[in-house]
Amino acid sequence: DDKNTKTMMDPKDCTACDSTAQMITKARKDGVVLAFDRAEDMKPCPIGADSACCKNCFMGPCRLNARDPYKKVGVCGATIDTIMARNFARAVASGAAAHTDHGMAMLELFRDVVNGKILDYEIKDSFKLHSVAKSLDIETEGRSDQDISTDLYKELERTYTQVDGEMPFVKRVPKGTLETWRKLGIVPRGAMREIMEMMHRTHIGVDQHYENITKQANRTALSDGWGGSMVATEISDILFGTPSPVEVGVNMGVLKEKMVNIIIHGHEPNLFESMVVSVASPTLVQAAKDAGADGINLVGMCCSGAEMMSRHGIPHAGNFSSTEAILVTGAVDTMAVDIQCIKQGLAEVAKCYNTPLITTNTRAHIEGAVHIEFNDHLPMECTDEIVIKAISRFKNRVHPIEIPKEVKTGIQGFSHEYVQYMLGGTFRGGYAPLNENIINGRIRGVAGVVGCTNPRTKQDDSHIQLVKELIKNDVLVLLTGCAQIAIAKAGLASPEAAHYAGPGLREVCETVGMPPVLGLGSCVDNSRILIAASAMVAQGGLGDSIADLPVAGAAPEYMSEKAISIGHYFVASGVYTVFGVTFPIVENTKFHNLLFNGLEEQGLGKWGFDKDPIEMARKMIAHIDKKRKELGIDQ
Ligand code: SF4
Ligand code: MSK
Repeated sequence: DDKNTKTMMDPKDCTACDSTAQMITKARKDGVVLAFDRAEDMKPCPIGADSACCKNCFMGPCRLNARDPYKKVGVCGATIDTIMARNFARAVASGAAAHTDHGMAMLELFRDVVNGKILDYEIKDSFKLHSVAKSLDIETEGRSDQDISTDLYKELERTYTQVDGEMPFVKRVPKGTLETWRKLGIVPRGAMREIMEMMHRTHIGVDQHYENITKQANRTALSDGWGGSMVATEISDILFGTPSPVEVGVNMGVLKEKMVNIIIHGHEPNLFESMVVSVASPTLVQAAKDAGADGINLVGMCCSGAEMMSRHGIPHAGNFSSTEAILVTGAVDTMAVDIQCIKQGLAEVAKCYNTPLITTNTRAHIEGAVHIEFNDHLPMECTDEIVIKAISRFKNRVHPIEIPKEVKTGIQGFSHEYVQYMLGGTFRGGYAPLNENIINGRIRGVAGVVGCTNPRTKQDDSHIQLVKELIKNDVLVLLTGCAQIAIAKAGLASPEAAHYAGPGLREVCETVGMPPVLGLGSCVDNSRILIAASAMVAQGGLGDSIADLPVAGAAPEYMSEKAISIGHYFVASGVYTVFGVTFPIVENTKFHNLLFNGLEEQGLGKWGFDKDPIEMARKMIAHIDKKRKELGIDQ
């Protein structure tokens, strides 16, 4: 309508992804509104953007003035620091809850596979089962997988239910880091307890000291990184296989005009794993052929896509900001979704192109979508039905098809085990190759670049600029989630991209035959970065805590509360973590100073913020150099 046409940005300014730009143009021609245009139309509330408002009780909402933050307090007397700390802590709690609930679902699946109640899945990676069990001091010698799994389930259940003591995976935390946590009283007990206590403490009239609120936010975030997320990653590897390098095509060009195209978008791998089985069913393949198709084409989007791409080499069609845009191709015969990052706007766009949008998870229905419940005990009932719906839509395609041509091929699937195998072990009786190369300066440091895309900033652009700048300066980059897809689309995930790297990193890449960026999977797989960082500490020569390492993290285009939780568990684990787009905080306040300086003084990491990706890279490199100097490996 007129209101939308007035504010329209050039598609090339909305995204660095040519396929998505092409679909934005087509959508506008078709009269279909996407999130990019809605973002233009929806100006953020400036008070909310600074986190200077509170609606934690009904004496409010109370709005403070970000320009003069100490002039006013809320009706209850809450100061700007209390209000911002509470808002931030609640975002951490929500993000941690999302990862924790996902991890718990995986653990329940594992339990029922082990006790024989679920027959459609099995333990695919017995080696991983043994290594996870050993890391938790569970006896493995001479025992059956069944017995080890039963003990592992019981042990990992404590991640969620324990009310006192330390979470199981705390055993993996480097000594120096753990000592700091113990001293500060922030070792996570159980995720449910931490999240519950966080919600309690941020209720009106409870915790009204920003430092104490932040202390519980640290603990809650750590219960995500070293708890819910880590359980999700490790159990998914045990059930479905640990990723190892695989060549994959990424971008909308993976859709095939003459095939039945099915997209899976969300976060839990079990739906997608069963889809792989359904689309290979001879009966359903025949049904697709009978409908005039060459076959069935299953592709992923967002994080379950990133996970399946990493684990099985399944093509990936795009990240968060492309999920509506891809429907505009007219070529998507069904999109099935489960949980997290699924825009409600998909329902309307799907309707415009006659594409069934199918919700599958009991926790996530969408008005206007078809709901076909996915049941772990009878998974094929749901996934076969999804395929049947897609075949029927293919037969009755009414819209012209326009599939962007772009596909970039690269190497994905670098689990922490593979990174360890490739760059670990011992090297000429000294340190592991990664540590050795950091110490000798070929690799300056390691950066995690993670997180979403956000229509408030040009899609993929900051990811690409940041990563190019980091590798140019010999910083090895680890990627997850939508960041990994942005970088893959830009062609940086192939070994040939080593020519973008500085001379030291290039030499390492060429010797090992690896790209200068290593994609580790979905957003729960950020836990792999924590494990890789712990391995770096364990292998020696780089200090005794994660805070000592020459590493930094960034989420230049984040948008979700999960990203806040991830950022905060990296900070609480000792990593300098820089976010882009926006940061929910008022500068020159006590709470700002705590997040951006004070936490580091306590022995943890610290937050950073910059909208400019090159400036962000500069800050990360300066931090890496500072750590190198402190370690005495500066040269
Ligand atoms: Fe206002 Fe305090 Fe209620 Fe928040 S908790 S809405 S600051 S009165
Ligand atoms: S999907 S949390 S947009 S990374 Fe994990 Fe992507 Fe961010 Fe969702």
